[in-house]
Amino acid sequence: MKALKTNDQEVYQLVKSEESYQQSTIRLIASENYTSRAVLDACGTVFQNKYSEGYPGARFYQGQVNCDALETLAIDRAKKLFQVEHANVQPYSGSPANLAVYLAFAKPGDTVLGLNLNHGGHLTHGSKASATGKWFNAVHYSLNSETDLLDYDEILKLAMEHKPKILIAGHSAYPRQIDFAKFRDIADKCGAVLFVDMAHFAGLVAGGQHPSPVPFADVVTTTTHKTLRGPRGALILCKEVHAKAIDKAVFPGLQGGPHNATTAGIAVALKEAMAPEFREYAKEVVENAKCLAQELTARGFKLVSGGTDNHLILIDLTSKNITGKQMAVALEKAGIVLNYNTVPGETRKPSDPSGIRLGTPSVTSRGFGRNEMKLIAEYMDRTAGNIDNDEVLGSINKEVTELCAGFPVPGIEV
Ligand code: DSN
Repeated sequence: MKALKTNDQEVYQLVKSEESYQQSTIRLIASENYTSRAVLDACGTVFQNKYSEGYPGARFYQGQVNCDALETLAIDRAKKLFQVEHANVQPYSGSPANLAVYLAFAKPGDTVLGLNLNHGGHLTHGSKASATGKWFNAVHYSLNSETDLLDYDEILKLAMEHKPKILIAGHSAYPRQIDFAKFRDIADKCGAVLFVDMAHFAGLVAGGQHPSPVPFADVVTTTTHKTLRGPRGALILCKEVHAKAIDKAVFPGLQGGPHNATTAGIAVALKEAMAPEFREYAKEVVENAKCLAQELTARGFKLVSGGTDNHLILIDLTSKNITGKQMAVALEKAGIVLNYNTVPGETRKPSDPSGIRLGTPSVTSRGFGRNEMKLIAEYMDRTAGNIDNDEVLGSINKEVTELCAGFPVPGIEV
């Protein structure tokens, strides 16, 4: 960063400060990760200088020889990694990718059926706060109130009653695996397009730790920066029969030129995800999450659905008499970064809900294992018991910093 250091001290110092923050804190935000240095390098290249509206071989600008080769490489890698017939690598991120699916398969006012936001769905699955909930008639299924699990009978009932154009599977905060065969069956029965948003667990699919939605879904979207460990971007994967509709929806439907430098980073991340080490990584993410879930349960935390079989854990703090926001703020003081989150059956407002969400993708990328999961559970327990005691939180922070010093994070040259 020699040029940045010389030309802009303010931005340079903020980058250095963020590097040190990411190194010295425990990051449990379930949707974050650390990309490799190679991914960061690929994102900061002269591909930033190019406009490439269109698709490889059919652009609206000349001078695309390298951009075409790059995008084709990324597409081929996405198709190979996820064993899918067609891949679009251009969406700027997850929300635009999801909007492209709506544009391809539905008209304003059509009905869509997805998971309730409070039960782990995403804003773009038809929340009233999102364009998808304003422009479409969004109906929502909820988790079973006794088990906190997806209730496929209830989803079928709602699907037959409302006959959605699009049936959405996928989540932002559901700690369990999804049965895609059951969703396929429901989509066939009600005549819907099956759309799976696998943003959260795409890396687990790539690493063989979560069933793949690809054989069952008409269309699958994913961000590239969560468990997949790439740069911030997205992919849309679909059967060949839907390729034209999806490509048209992304460009010219919603976007102009793709962000070619990001495409370079995505291509690198997809190559990394094909390596045998990535399978090991994905396995460790899940093992760490299961261990952390057990350790937290043993310390009296109430986990939604009683545990996890993916990368994330959702905790309802009601029984501890603490709100999600109180806990998240206290944990930040202790050096542990995560987000407050609504829980199924939420009675509080989204800006100060009852729960917190935590995930193991980032800590696993820096090499944390079972011993560190036990320590995290212990830090969290101590934090919950000293929610307003800045002295105790400060001393936990010191322990966290010392622990983190032994685990350099990928992508940052210390
Ligand atoms: N905001 C992301 C998350 O944290 O899950 C989803 O888009």
